[in-house]
Amino acid sequence: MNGDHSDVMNNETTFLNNETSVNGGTHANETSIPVPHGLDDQEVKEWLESLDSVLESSGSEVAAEILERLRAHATVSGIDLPFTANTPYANTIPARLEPLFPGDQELERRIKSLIRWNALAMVVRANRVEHNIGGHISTYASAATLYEVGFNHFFRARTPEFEGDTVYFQGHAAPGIYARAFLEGRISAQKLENFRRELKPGGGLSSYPHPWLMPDFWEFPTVSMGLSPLMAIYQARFSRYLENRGLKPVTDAKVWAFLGDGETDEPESLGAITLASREKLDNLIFVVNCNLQRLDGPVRGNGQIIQELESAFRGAGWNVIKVLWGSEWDPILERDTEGLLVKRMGQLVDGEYQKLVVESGAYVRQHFFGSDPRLLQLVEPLPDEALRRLRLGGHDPRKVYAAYKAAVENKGRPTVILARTIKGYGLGEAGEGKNVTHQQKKLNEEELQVFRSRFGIPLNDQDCIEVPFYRPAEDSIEIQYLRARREALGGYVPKRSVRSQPLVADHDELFKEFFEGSEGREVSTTMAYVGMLRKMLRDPEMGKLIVPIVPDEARTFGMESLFRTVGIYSSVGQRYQPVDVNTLMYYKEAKDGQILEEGITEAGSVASFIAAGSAYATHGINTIPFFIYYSMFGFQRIADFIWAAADMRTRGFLLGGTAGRTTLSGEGLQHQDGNSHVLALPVPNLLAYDPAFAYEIAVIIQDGIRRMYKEGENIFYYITLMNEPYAMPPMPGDVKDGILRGLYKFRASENKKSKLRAQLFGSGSILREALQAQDILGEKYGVAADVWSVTSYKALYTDAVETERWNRLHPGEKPRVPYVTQTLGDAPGALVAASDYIKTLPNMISKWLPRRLATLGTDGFGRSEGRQSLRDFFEVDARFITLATLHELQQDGKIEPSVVTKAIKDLGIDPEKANPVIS
Ligand SMILES: Cc1ncc(C[n+]2csc(CCOP(=O)(O)OP(=O)(O)O)c2C)c(N)n1
Ligand SMILES: [Mg+2]
Repeated sequence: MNGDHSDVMNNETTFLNNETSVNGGTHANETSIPVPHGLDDQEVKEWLESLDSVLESSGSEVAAEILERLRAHATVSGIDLPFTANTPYANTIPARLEPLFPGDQELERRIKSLIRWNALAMVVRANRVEHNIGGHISTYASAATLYEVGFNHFFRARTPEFEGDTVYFQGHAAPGIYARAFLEGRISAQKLENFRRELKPGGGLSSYPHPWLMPDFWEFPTVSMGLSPLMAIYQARFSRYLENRGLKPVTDAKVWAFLGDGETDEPESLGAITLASREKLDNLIFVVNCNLQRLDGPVRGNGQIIQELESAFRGAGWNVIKVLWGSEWDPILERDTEGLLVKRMGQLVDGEYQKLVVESGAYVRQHFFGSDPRLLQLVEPLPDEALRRLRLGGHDPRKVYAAYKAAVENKGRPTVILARTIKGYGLGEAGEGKNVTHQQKKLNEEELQVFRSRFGIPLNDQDCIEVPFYRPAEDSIEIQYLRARREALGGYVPKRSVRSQPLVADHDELFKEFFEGSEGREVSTTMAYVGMLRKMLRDPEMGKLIVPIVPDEARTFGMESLFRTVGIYSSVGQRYQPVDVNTLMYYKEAKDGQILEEGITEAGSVASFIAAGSAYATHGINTIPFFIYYSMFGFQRIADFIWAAADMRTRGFLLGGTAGRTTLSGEGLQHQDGNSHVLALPVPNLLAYDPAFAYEIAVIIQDGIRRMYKEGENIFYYITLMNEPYAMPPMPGDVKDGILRGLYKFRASENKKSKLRAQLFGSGSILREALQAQDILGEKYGVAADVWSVTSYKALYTDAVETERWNRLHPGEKPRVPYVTQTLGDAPGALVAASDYIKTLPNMISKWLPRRLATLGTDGFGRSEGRQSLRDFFEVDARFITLATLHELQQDGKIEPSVVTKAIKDLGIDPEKANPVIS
């Protein structure tokens, strides 16, 4: 083990690569450094020297204090110092403060080279077998050192004794993570061969991190960019929540999130960084791979992404560590007693830096150092080749190690490491630093040989062009070293496992009360749900596991009584006397508070939902999240997070409050949700329910807890809740099975003799309109209608398509019958469905019904209006259900058109009214 790495520089280096000067070199930045009038070099030098001597004699804290006082003195003296959250374009950790590198650097370089090769081979081979199957080489190529230093020295595995570190890998770097697992003996060559061809015999590897597809390997889906930084912040915060609530021991486990610099443009990436600093999340480390490029070109061609990120993070109160320059720069910087080099480093825009990467040493001398004769002098002793080989910080394990060590030891705030790298590092002519490099998937023979030689892969010219995977023998020093390092860190990473024990109780007693109805008392389904939540919070088994999450709408949903009873989580408790302290339901914040009151961030709230709903795997704790939000701001706004939650096998309940386009009165176009049940359809493991009554909700939640937390099913729930108060009926017999499967008969017609028959399907609050229509039809038109509650069109649809598929694949066997057909196959008369969602929802099941289905729904923009007017406008009220039924009967020749015409008049319907769909 030594910290010396002089022997490794000949192969794997290059700050500024390049073999050939492609464009013949137009300029970089030829302006010389502007100097304020009257500045005396000697004076500057003396100031800098005296700072150096303070540093040497009294240390950095004293030096910082002097500078702070100097700054204050300057301000008082009338010097207008410009505000800047930036530090110079230099490494945050100076060479003299670098710790000794604890590993065998040469061996680690060899291991890393093998991983580089296999990662590249995986992509190249896959694309040879299947043209355009895709994959990325250049992302991992730029990030290899960032990951390898982590794997060899920092990422601690989850063990029975220690919860382990949590790592979010950059999605496009997946080939490198697979290639390492291959060397570790965790992934077979066969699987590597089938990268991006998961369906091949023996299985393959998914393109990106997907826990759904590789549940023993990946923990976090990260490839939809921007989601993982935000999820990581809330993950780190949730870890503190668990500790403060006594659900897990306090540890120094870290959350690492690796992201791309281009990725930081996603608003989610930086959107919650102030939460991390406010919460003092020193368990959180971001590593931004600053290769200055994204897919199409530079991230900030005309600016400096690193400086921009530094000021954003520093401004937000993070500990920022810049890792810009490799060790080769240190002696040059040391010679630069006037600070000219650092100043020059800060002058170039990223577009120029990117160009320097692909240019020759002579070009670097002329265009970078050539801006000032004093700079040229600094590098005079160095040949051009040495200038080309000046490494960037993110490719230097010593610099990266120093940054990581400082990050894990840092106290009181989160850390971001901004590491400068080269995109496509090592690809040379095949793509290093080029704008096209992100998409590079194929290398020609010569490019492969160059890469092979550069990284010292023991393959001859001929073998090399076949791009075989290469794994040294089990007893080779590389494999032994790699295994020993992982053993020392507790095992392999990434690795996903379910670590929690199932719940045991049935909770019958808890839910029973809600099966009995409200005895005439008018309550909304939201109130009924809050009543259930209150009871669940008191349950001896699961009470402490419930995590109520709400983005600043608790009062809207009538949850404020919970503030007092279970408290709002605050990592610092409550430092003030709340203004409403004398009231029963005062705003109580507490260190062990249970409610996650997230403020106005549905994205942050869903990230908490994901952290809590996957804690059964991440932490081995069965936390049960109940995330309630304004339903229109759920799927409509944060659907991609919900998709990631599904991928991650998140368990828990999403509750769309104030749901239903016509049930939410007054709020209008932006708020009224007639979409969410349709937007919930694509999420395969999500069960979606639109219940009308308290007992339906109780049945769904009780069964959900059983399925997710007792049986361990990888499903989660979406339940819409309304704010329309009405009497909750008792459960009409044992209809639990029907509620869960999506459909049951709520009230049959009492008229058994009528020839005019109908089946009315209602959901949510609109079920009550169907009940009213049942009365009108019976009393005024002699139509005997049965009313059904459709709790889940999604469940009916899913069951039917699955049945249909089974029948198609088993033609010789007795055909199965979809649940909806079993239930309604013999149901006579007109079929009419009405819901508070767009018409496509009921239409989905029409083909499995015995006859044509008439559908009423709320397609169109909402309006600021009362419920009654809204239901009239959208044509989903009892009158329109009546009309639709009569019209169906007319089409079947059962009644005369004149009856329907008269009904329109009698019901007070304006046939020329505005069309809600397009008005
Ligand atoms: C939300 C989202 N939008 C777009 C993409 C497509 N995409 C994949 S990688 C990439 C560029 C990534 O650049 P950067 O974040 O800088 O990562 P690098 O590969 O440079 O490390 C893009 C646009 C995506 N994966 N996710
Ligand atoms: Mg990038």
